[in-house]
Amino acid sequence: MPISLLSHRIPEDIDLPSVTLTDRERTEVRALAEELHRCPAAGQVDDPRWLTQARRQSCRLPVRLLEALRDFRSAPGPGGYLLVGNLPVDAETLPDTPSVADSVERRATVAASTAMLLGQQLGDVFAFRNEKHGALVHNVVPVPALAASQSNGGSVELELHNENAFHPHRPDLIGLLCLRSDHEGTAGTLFSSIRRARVLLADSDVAILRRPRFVTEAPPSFRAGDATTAHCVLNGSFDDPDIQVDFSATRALDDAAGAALRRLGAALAEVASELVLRPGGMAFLDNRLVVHGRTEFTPRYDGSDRWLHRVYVHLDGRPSRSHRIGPGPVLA
Ligand SMILES: O=C(O)CCC(=O)C(=O)O
Ligand SMILES: [Fe+2]
Repeated sequence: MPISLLSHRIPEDIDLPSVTLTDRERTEVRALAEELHRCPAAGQVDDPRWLTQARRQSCRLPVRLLEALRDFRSAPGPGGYLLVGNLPVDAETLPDTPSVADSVERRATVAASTAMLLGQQLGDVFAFRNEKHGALVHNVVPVPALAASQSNGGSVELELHNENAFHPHRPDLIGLLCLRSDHEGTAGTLFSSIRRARVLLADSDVAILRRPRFVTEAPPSFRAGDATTAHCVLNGSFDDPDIQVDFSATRALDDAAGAALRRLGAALAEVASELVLRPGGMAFLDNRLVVHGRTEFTPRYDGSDRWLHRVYVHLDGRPSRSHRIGPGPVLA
């Protein structure tokens, strides 16, 4: 039986862009992931040789999954997300959920390899040197000292944001693979697409949001961040724009811009969906179209808390070359 990916909280009239693997397809993905464990780079995800191997191996994912990933890449749809269900994650063999800050997975476990296989098929998985030690596979887990923070280690409600909104080379896509749900099974990943919110906005607000009248703070970990360069919150097409905002870190530089930003927040909240990821479920979000957040939940810090693997994807690695430390996948 496929493991349920979703709660029922997404409105039923929305046609979910999703693919749930059959058990046979799940076994095929597991075999590819296990092969990566035996690869010459001793199963180290961040080793360039392993990465090359994972990219090649990703071409052998089940065809139905390849089709869904390829479609999502070119046509992210009005919602800007893709859900994949029944990926190989085995509750029985999982170690305890980590509970320390900046936790990452550098070993090519089946779950980490699976997240990397899907990410490497979509584009180039990369990381920031100043975040999570520059590792490619992040653990999103509740951390006691961060409980009240607006960070992935928190457990209070996390406000809607583009991932690394402040950064010129923020991810094009992010992937979140669930290894373990929270105890109550209620922690929801919130997400909202500017494509759905756009119709709720007055053109006069869009015009303001397309002007560089906003600044976005970098998280404290990004010491090199630049909160002084004003930027637009909406970019590109007037009718189908890209979005760059973090509702806990973006500030308007004048009153009119502040009012437009508040109305944008209200429009995004109105069309937001909530997804309770289940083990083996992975959500990909188009970070150019979608802001995401998370509902609050109650961690116990007992080794069986909620646990996601997160990967960042660039569809084209070339534009960020000047920010890269050498030719590898880590950005300064
Ligand atoms: O916990 C979640 O569902 C998402 C948290 C988040 O914003 C992230 O990991 O980037
Ligand atoms: Fe995030």
